[in-house]
Amino acid sequence: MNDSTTTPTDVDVIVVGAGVTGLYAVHRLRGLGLRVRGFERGDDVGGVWYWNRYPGARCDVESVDYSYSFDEELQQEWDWSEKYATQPEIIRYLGHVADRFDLRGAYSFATSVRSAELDEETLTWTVRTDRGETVTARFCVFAVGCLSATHRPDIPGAGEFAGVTHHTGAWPHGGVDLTGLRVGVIGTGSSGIQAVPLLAEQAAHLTVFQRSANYSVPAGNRPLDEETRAAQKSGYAERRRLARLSGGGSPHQAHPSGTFEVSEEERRAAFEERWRLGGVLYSKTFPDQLTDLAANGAARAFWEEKVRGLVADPAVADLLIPTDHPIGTKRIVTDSDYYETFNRPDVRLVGLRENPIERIERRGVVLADGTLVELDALVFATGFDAMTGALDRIEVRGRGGRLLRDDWAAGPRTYLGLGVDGFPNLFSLTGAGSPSVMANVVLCAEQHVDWLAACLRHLDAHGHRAIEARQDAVEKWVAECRDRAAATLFPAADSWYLGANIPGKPRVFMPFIGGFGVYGEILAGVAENGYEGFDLI
Ligand code: N01
Repeated sequence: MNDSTTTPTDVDVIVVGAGVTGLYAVHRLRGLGLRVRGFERGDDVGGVWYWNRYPGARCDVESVDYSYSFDEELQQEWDWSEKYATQPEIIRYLGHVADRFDLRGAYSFATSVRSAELDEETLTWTVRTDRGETVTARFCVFAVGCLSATHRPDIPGAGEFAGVTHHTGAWPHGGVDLTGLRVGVIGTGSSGIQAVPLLAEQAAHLTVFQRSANYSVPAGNRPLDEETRAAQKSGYAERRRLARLSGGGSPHQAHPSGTFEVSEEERRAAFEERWRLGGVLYSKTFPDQLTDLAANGAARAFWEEKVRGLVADPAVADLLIPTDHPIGTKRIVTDSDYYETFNRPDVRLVGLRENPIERIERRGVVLADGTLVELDALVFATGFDAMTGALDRIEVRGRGGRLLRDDWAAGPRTYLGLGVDGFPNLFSLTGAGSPSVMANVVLCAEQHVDWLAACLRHLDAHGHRAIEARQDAVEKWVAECRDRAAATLFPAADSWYLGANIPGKPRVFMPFIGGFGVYGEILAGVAENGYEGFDLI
C-alpha cells in the first residue's frame, strides 16, 4: 500500500500530473489496490488551475458541470458560489478533493519528470525526475494536460524590456500589482480576453495588441443562491446522464432543427436565448452551425450585431470582429465585459495585422510604422504548445529506444487517444486523439480513468502483463480523427487545435471531434470486444 510516509521506487503505476485527470487517476487506481506514485511539476495539486492565476481566470464550463461526478457525497457537499467558477474557487475545490481522498501523499510535488524509458524485456517503465529520483513501474500514465506547455513567441528584443513581463499561463502566485502602470497585453485568446477587463481596471493605461480578432460571448455569469444550488444538486443524476450522452460533456442540447429549417423569427429567438445563456455554448445553437458555412454565417451575423451594440466606436468594432474564420472554429471565449472595456478612454486596441510588432525594446513595443508604445509591464497571453507540448518536453522512449516526440513529428499518433504502438503499458489521458479539449475535461478525465481502471483489471484477470496499441489501429484512429475534422468547418481556422499557433508545428487536427458521448460508446465497444485494436501480451 502507498501512504504519505513512504516513497517506494518500484510501484505498479506512475501518474504524471496532479491536475483534474491525474488526481482522479491516483484515486481510482489506488482504489484497485495498486501501488501508485505521482509526480507534479507544481508545488501543489491543480494542473492548469495551479498555473493560470491571471486576473479574471475563470472556467468557461458551468461550475455545476465542471466538477467530479464519481462520488455522490462530494458532489452534494461542495457549494459552488458562481455559475462560472473563478480560478481561486476551482483550486480550492481541487484542494478539497485532494484532502478528502488523501491524494497529496501519493505525489512528489515540485518535481518534473525528465524521461520515461521502456525496458523491453520486462515491459516496465523507468521514470527519472529532475530531482534525481528513479522510479520503476509496470504502467506509466501521462496526465500532463493539453494546455500546460506555455508558448511565448520569439519577438526580437524581448529580453531588453526594462519593465515586468508575465505569461498568463505562469502567473505569479502572489499576484502582480499593476496599479498605476502602463500595461500592454499581447494575445486575445481566452486568457487575454478574460484578463483585459481586470487589467484595464488596475492599469493607468492598457494597450491590447491583437493579431487575430476572436469571437467572444458574454458569460452571463451570476452568483448561485441556495435555491439554485439545491435544484442543481437534486438534479445531478439527470444532468450527468445527459452530459455523458452529449457532444460537449454538458447537459445543454442544440436546437432540434437545422438553422434554415426554422423561420427567421425562431432562428433569432434561438440565437438570442443562447446569447443570454452565455459563452462557448453559442457555438452549438443549431446542430449544423459547425458543419455548414451558411448556417455558421447566420450565427456569425447575429453575433456581430450584438457585439456592434456593445462597442461605442465603429472603427474599434471593425477591428474586434473576426473575418478570417467561421464562428466557433476556435473555442468561443466566455468573457465578462470584454467588449465594453474598449469604450474606456484609457484602453487602446492595436491591430497587429495592419501594424505588426517589429521588436520590443527597453521602453516598450515598437510597431512596424515606427510607433513606440511605452510600457511598464507586458503581459503575454500568447497561449500554449497545445496537446503535444507537455509530452514533447519529456524523453519518452519505447521499443527500440524510439522517442515518442520523433514518432509524433508529423502529428500525434494514438489509438483512441490512449495508447501508442511501440509504447506498451503507457497511457496518455485526456490528450491528443481524445475529445478532452472539445468537451468538459472533468467528465473526460473520469471517462478515461474509468476505462483505464477496467482495462488494468482485465489484464490481471486474464494473466496479461502488458497492453499495446496495434500500429494498424493507430493509423486508423489518426485517419478517423482527421476525417471527422475534415467534415466540419474547424480546419478553416488557424487554431491551436491544428497546432497553427506554433511556428513549424505540423498542421494536424489533434482532438477527436466526434463528440464526448460518441467517443464514450467507442471506448466501451473496444473494451467489450476484448480491447480490440490492442495486443494483450
Ligand atoms: O491561448 P490562444 P489562450 N504576436 O492560443 C496571440 C483554454 N482557456 O491562452 O490568434 C502576436 O487561444 C494569438 O494570436 P493568433 C481555451 O480552451 C480556457 O488564450 O495566433 N500575438 C492569440 O490571440 C483556450 O482556447 C479558459 O493570431 C500572438 C493569443 O496570442 C485555450 O485555453 C481561459 C503571437 C493566444 O491565444 C488557449 O487560450 C483561458 C505573436 N507572435 C484559456 N503569438 C476558460 O476556461 C500568439 N499570439 C475561459
